[in-house]
Amino acid sequence: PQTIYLSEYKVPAYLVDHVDLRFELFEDGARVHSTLSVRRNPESAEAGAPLFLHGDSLKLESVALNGSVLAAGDFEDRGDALIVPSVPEQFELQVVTWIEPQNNTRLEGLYKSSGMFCTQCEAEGFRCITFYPDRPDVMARFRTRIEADKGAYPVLLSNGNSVAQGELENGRHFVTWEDPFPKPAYLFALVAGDLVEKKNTFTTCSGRNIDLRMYVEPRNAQKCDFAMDALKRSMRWDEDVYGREYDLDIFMIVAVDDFNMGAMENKGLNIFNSSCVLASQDTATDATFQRIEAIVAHEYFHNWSGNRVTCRDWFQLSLKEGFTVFRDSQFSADMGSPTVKRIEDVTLLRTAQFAEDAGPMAHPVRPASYMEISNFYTLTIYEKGAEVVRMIHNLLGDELFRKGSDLYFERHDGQAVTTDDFVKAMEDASGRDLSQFRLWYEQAGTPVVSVEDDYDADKGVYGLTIRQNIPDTPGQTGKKPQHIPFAMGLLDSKGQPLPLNISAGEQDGPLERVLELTEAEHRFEFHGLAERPVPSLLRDFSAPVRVQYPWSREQLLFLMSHDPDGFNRWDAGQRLAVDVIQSLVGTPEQAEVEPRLADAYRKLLNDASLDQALVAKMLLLPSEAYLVELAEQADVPAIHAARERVLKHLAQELKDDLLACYQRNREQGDYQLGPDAIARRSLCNTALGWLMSIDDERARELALEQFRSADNMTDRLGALRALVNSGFAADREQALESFYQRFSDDPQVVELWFSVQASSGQAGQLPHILQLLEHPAFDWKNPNKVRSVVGVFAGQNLAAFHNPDGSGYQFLAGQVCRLDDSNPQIASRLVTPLTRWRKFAPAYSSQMKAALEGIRDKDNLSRDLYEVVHKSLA
Ligand code: B3K
Ligand code: ZN
Repeated sequence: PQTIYLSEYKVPAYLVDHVDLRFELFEDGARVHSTLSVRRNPESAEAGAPLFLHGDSLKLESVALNGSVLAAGDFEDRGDALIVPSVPEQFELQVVTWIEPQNNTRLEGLYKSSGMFCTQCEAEGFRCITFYPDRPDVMARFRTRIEADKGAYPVLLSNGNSVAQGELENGRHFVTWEDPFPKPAYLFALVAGDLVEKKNTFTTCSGRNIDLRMYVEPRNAQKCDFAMDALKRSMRWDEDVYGREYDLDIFMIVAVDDFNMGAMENKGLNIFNSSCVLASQDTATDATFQRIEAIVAHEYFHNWSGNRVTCRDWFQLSLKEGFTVFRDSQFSADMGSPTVKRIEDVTLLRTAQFAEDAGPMAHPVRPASYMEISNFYTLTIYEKGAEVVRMIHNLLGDELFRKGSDLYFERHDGQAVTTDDFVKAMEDASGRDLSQFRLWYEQAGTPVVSVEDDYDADKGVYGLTIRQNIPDTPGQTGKKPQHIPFAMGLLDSKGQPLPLNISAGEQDGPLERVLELTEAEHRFEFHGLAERPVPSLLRDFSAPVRVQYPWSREQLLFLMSHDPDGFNRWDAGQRLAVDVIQSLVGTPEQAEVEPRLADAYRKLLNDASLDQALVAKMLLLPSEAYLVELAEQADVPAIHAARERVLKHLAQELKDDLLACYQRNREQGDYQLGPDAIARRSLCNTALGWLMSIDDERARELALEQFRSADNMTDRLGALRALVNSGFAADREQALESFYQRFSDDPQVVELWFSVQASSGQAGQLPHILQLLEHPAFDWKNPNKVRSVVGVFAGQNLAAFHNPDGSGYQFLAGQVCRLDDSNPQIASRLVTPLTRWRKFAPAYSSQMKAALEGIRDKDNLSRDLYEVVHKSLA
């Protein structure tokens, strides 16, 4: 496969003003008639260049230029492209292609999912539908006529407004859609199916009435309300916070079962993975509800950050994704608890994005090259990209940031632009110089910020020496220092915040400062301090960096209960737990567990004055994945054992407190979905899980009772998980069986059922995983099912996956090869755990590498998998 470079970007030689599409949908295929109004791009230097249209898996039926059919010698059908060597300045091109959606297992382009036709065109799927200049800087107005059998496909949808419809012969019908906004082909969408329609309306800030519609299979009609409300909240929020009003008269959401990712922001017609939009009290957990709210908002927000202003090329992907993730996380923070949302985002970033940044696929937020763009829908583009925008927000403050985003939308409306254009708008609106800041887009790797402190008691001066260093990543060495906003404060021995006086004369300095790090090394001094303070560093995780400071356990315990920054309280608890677990790795079974850890948790459990949502988060021990990420050379079974020991020790020590916490928080009365109720359910399920880890008999009763009587999925699944992870084997079997019987006709719940087993250290050993793959509800063609068994096993059940005999690795390699033939995007995502082989102790890494080499040697590797496997072996 070829490598594509940002440095080789050229403006398109031809522009498309208008696209007229006609789809004839049949059971054995679809005929696509496309008429393009094309003109030479005046900005292109390539006068007289041939017309180049991308294509993929298309059967060409005919090409005509300005109405005359072209003879075979007048064009070249290269398979991956249609080239017409000589074309006038301006012309119409008519292309007819035949495609087979019913055989499309890649789920890119036009395909069928549970009997309906649907599309996924980002990034390069439109070329699987017809020949087209399939790049985001070619923006055109689309008109789409869909023809299909009326009985089987009563609902026919595309982007924009429906402008005509009617009956055809043989029981067929058609609908024509017109999208007034020019858009890149990746935002094109089409849906045809037998779907029920859920209607609602939204009145915009300027008083326009928008028609809101959800289309789902009839069995899902009762699972739409939450997403519909989330959509309305998102629309209002984007008006209030960003001044962005919706632009079309209709906004549609469709749910499909087979989808490679979460959802897609097609103009006016968002298509969602069923699991990211359908929910009811009975079938969705709190985490699912929150995910749905965030994704609905994310896709909606793309209407401005992505659709109205789009990307010039795919190297700029984070322009829309980083900004939109930042926007959706602001939204979720506003809808619930900002501290809890921050904790969740940082947990994901530090566990998974830091690992990516330290691995073979590390790349900058704006990559400089790729082989397959699908491989670059990464945590770095999304989550780190969002952190970069968050830092700009923090540097500029609310008001100037809003001025910057207004300028960005105004200046670039209807254009395809770059991350640099975004930063420029922020600079121009605020007057701030962000030139050094731009390195965040160019340099890969997670900066390490190390902090040393000193205290001069005579002078009352406390000093911080702060150094930054950015590790080498593939293809990038010797990096320059970046512009890092570093929020901090100081506490006295009673836990009171101290004024930060940075010169001897200053008296009432602020209680918090954002230090701007721009050099490899800085020194900051704080004056007027009568005693040595305790530093609170990188508050609210003000930059995506690793902080190194020699915290003592005393300091962490102190910060855990005194830091005024909620995020840092949680973080101090995490660091303490990490320290305790790490110190036990590889020690004998009877080694003592730091007793102050249980004391600290007891305090948390019993202090009703604390924010219970924060307490619920603080009680979650650092995950194995995070511990692995922090390790130099991970020995997973040893890490797993150490963490289990700490968990069991805590459960043993805190038995009565956990039971009391459970009783106190157990839900009384009607089910609620507010932050308080969510926190209470989380506390109960954590308490239950801990107690069940030591096979506590009272907890067993409670778990069985909760499992039987739960009136919502969070509690039912919490009890199931506790039973599955306990030593009560008979209860586990029974609970799994009855759960499945009850929900076997609900794919979203069956996915939860699979993943509870696949993630369980008790139940999820390889032989059982193999059985799950044989289960009648498992389906290789459905990405959600594959992820909930294979993905969860390799990504979350670390001790089982890293079985010293290598069986987990061989298993994953086998599944990846099998999937590569049907769905390369899924295969290439699934292989990720193996690509991190260098991270593990030698006995493991050699076997992981061997498994990867096995994949490398497979015949017909897809470009997706080729890139990932070769880069990780390089
Ligand atoms: N933009 C889509 C992702 C498309 C992924 C293509 N492989 C969803 C989103 O980020 O909103
Ligand atoms: Zn997105």
